[in-house]
Amino acid sequence: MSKKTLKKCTVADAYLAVLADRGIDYLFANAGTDFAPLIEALAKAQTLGTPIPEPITCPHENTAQHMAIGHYLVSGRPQMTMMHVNVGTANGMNGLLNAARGYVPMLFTAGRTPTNEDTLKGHRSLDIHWTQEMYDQGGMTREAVKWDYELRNAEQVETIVDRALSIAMSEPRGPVYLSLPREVLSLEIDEFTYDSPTKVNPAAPPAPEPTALDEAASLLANAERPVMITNWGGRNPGVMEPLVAIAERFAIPVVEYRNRYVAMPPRHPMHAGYDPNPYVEDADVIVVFDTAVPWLPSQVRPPEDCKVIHIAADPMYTMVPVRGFPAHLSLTSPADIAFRMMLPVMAEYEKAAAAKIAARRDKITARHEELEEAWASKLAKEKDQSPISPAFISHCLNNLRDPDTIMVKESPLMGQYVDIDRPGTMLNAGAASGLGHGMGVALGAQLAAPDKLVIGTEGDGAYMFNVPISAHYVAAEQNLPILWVVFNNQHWQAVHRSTVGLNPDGYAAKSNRQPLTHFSVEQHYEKAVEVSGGAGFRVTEPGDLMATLDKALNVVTGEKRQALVNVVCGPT
Ligand SMILES: Cc1ncc(C[n+]2csc(CCOP(=O)(O)OP(=O)(O)O)c2C)c(N)n1
Repeated sequence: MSKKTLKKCTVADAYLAVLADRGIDYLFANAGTDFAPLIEALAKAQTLGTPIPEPITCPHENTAQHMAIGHYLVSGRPQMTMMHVNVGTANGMNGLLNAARGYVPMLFTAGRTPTNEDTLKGHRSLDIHWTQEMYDQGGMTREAVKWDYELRNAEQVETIVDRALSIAMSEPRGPVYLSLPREVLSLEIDEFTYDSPTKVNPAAPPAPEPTALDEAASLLANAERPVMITNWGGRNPGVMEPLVAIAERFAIPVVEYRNRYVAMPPRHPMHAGYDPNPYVEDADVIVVFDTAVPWLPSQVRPPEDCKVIHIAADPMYTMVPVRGFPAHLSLTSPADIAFRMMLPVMAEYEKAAAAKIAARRDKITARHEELEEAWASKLAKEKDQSPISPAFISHCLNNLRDPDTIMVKESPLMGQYVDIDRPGTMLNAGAASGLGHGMGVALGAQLAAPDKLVIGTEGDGAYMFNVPISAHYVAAEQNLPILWVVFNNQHWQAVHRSTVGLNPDGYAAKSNRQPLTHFSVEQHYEKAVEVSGGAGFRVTEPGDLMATLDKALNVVTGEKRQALVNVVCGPT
């Protein structure tokens, strides 16, 4: 254990030094007048060559927030953002909600407008320093964070940074918020000493209580018609291996319901597709892991005597006010830890259950083959269709990628056509469905994995939510040669379908063009990427798609420039 010392510094210098020491790689930021002491400290560190989180200029807060998320999803290390006082915090809220609902740890910070009107260093020097003051700036974030605080003096810097990071990284992980008053960042200190490395580490992850673990393992191993359902299980890179092992050995179907990541390779015979209903209505044991919503109660319910087991770091999903799914048994544990502990206990029952398992394996494999046939026949039917089918775009992207390619999804990309078989290669960070996440996530992922191909797929609606000029700017500035693919169906399909679902015989359902769901101007998104020196392509015919994607990929891999393919397409 050693100590490090800074002499004649400001709080801003000390704060950045501690953050760098704690392994924060980047400061994704969108600055304002509140940043003055911090910018001075960054410039000083750059001149003197002292370590700091590398500052990345993000022209919009949405880019910054989602870059922090994307980096964490690939590196496993939390990152930080900083926004301009209350207004920047407001713009960052969308990304903060996605981080919170996705259990993504991050340090979300913002300046705080000075309160001193004329004397202290950092005092008010502009009219906005009055109008940007709030009674409780952190209150805006409080529903979405695990902890929030305001830095008050020089003495607390190390304690507060360590507290913020250790809370964010303890399970269930999630974002924390820190506001930084301009006068406090400007405070001058003769000598600042801190521990290096830190003495405050995150809590070890929880593991299942032994009796509950035995009961869960016995229920699952002895079930007749079990099913496992997940939504974001694949976010945890440790899940795929033990999940596949359990599913394979015990012939248990795994449904990835509205999945944001991939926990179970879609080609695996125990992959049961994306619709839980046919399994839920018939199951005797259901394991729900990393899933707030395993099925829609308005569509299906498990049989009365079915046992439902939940596994998650927070299996009560306390962030959701109303959630009434049955929970006979809940294991408080990250799913990878629970699965690794369950497997040897389940193995004790394996022999006795062998005949049952063998019969079920044939059945589940046959059901998987039926799904594969249905997916293949949809693709065969739609591959020459114009406007281009999203199934065909997904198929072509699958042909373009290599197994390590990171696919970022904020689009109608169809998982059944993308042969993911490695953890962390499909990322959809919109856990709160706060659109505008995909481009920042792709940028953060590419920063964390500079040698991998990153393909960012966007719906046309989603693309615009990303403030794409901001994202393209960062891609160019940071040399992040991402291949962007826009599924341009000229409308908000999801909103359209929800309107028809509510009133199937209503006026909107009969209208050719529902209000508020269509884009009536032909959009040349391929031009937007050119603003930052990227290459843009537009495709309207299926026969041109693969060749155009190849051309765009050549720009990305050969010239190390971002490229965008605007694919004019139809509905899924
Ligand atoms: C910040 C935010 N605003 C609004 C919405 C509501 N919303 C959900 S889906 C959607 C349309 C997305 O359009 P697009 O990306 O083109 O995909 P499509 O639905 O056409 O597949 C909208 C506006 C949202 N999820 N997030």
